[in-house]
Amino acid sequence: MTSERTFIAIKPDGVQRGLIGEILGRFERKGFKLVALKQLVPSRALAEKHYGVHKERPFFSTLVDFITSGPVIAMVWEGEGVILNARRMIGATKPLEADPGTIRGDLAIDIGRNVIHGSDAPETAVFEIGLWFNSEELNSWTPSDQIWRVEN
Ligand code: IDP
Ligand code: MG
Repeated sequence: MTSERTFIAIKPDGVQRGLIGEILGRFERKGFKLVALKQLVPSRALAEKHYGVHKERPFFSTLVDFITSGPVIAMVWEGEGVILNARRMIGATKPLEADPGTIRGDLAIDIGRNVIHGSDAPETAVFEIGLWFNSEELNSWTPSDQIWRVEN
């Protein structure tokens, strides 16, 4: 089994709306492993680096204003295929186009208030995990019920 890690963040709207438990529960129930979690209000510098690929887009400053507007839940989840699968669980960027059953499809309406971020590829996952966490904050551990999730 080739395990991988991805960076997931519950954006300020998800925190303000009391959706932390709902969102965490989906990843937990799926069987992915939580290896890091913290709440923080991101600095502007952090937000600008995180969304650096969008810096030329017209919505960039609004996006940075929003993501720095309040507490965010930053997480790292681990498991086979977790990068792509978390993106599928999150759903399309525009919540009204996201499939029902996905987090955005079930819990959001507006593109600027789409409750959650997830890394989109192995390279961005490595970059974002390193941006948001120190290596000491990442825990390698084996859930006691792991044998009931993955055969190996
Ligand atoms: P993603 O979050 O699904 O990966 P990206 O295209 O990487 O989507 O955009 C990052 C975030 O920027 C989105 O989640 C969304 O909140 C916001 N965003 C993207 N496109 C637009 C837009 O056209 N208008 C306003 N906000 C946007
Ligand atoms: Mg993206």
